[in-house]
Amino acid sequence: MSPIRRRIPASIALAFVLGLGPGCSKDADPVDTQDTGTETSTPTTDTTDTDTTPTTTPTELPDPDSELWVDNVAGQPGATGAEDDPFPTIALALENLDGLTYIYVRDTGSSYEGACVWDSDVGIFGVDGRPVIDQYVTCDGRNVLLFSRGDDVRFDNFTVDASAFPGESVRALVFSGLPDAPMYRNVGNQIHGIGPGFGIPGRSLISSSLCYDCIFQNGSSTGAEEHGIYWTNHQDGSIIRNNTVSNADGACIQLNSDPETYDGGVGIEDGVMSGSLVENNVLIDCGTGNGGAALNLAGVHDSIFRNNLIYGTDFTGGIAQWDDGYSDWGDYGNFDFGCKDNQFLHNTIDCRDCDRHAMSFRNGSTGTVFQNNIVITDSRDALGVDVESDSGLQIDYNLYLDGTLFEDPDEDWIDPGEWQALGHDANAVFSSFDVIFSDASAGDYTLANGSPAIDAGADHGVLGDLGGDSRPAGAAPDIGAYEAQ
Ligand SMILES: [Ca+2]
Ligand SMILES: [Ca+2]
Repeated sequence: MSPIRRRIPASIALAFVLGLGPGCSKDADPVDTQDTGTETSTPTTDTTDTDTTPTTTPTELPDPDSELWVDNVAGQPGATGAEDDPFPTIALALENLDGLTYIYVRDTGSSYEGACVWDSDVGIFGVDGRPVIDQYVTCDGRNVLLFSRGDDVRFDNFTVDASAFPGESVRALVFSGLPDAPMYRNVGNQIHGIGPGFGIPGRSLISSSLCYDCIFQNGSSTGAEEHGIYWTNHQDGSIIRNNTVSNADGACIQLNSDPETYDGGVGIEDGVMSGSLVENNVLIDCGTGNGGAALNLAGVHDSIFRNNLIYGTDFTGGIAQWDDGYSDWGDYGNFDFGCKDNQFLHNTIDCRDCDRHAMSFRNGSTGTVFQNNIVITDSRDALGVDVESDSGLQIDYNLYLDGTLFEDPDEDWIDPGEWQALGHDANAVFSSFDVIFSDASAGDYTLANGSPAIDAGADHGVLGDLGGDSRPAGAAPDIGAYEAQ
């Protein structure tokens, strides 16, 4: 390692973390977890990307200062790390960083040991396929497959398989900042985490703590012992997009600030997570063991949730806004740390089998915009708002089943007419189930021909849909995660 670490300019660093990696483009179909990866070369400018829903502009990766190669079949311990003289392990490459360093890990068909990344300005890319990491390391006392505590660290194109370690709290990927040393601009791109499945209490499979402007995209998480993707501890500027999360014991995605560690406003532990973007994720079979809504939000502010699809959840609920237990349910408490001023646009929530609300806004979760969503419920109520959250709501242009029940602030169940009399959903659509989707029983939630969701939404400037097609098409935006073309 060079004695003086070179800091890349902020603009380059931003490009580094926001840029799409090798092969990351429209081929990263969010519902395709079987992508075997065909990337065979070093990162290059991706000119094919047509992401239509950016709040950030994908750009090319900057040229690295140095490049190192890892090959666990051909590599030798005394290697230089050159392409024709690779290291045998990722750990050896990490001992030889020099400026912004890209480490290319060859998929040899033989799996790798994980890595703790303590330095900044590191990209680790799986190449020649998608290498598997399934031997854990211990970083800062935690058993993990990929771990970072640096800034501008990128993990790209790996399968991280912790399925052989039930009950051992082995996590697939951890971005781990500290209160006195938060971290910035990490990226997990095309990272596919596999856990041992539900039933044994454990740890979240993909997690991030005090990592600001950090991204998890184009990947998957399945079989988490706790949450599938868990972003926590006051971090801001998170992006979670284009992922499939399934079979999580807890929430599929949980954004959970931590008011219990509120620092009184003197430091970064401000009790809330702000400025997140969660889009184009597919969440299936969430809350299978420990509960937690499919998309579970505590202390989240000023964030956008759009084009997400939720189905198959039968123990818990769809989307919950609350405050991590900092105030009591519906009667008293400190509501400063509830969810506030979040937008939920164009989500599809099939909660026919849910055991709780499809949507609940609790504990001072005010200022919510909830529009253009399809919310399907059966015996439970679709949407509940407690009295502390009944301020600044903009709930409209959603699609529900005929006869859907709602919950009023007094926690009484009411019918659609009574719900609308409260000022909500004046332009809602009510429909029978069978005419909405192409084939929900097969997980196809695109809109059926003639679906009542078509052209029935309001324009919120969402320019793409979950399938990567443009929005709006036709006369107006459609309701739900997919736009009929
Ligand atoms: Ca914060
Ligand atoms: Ca339309």
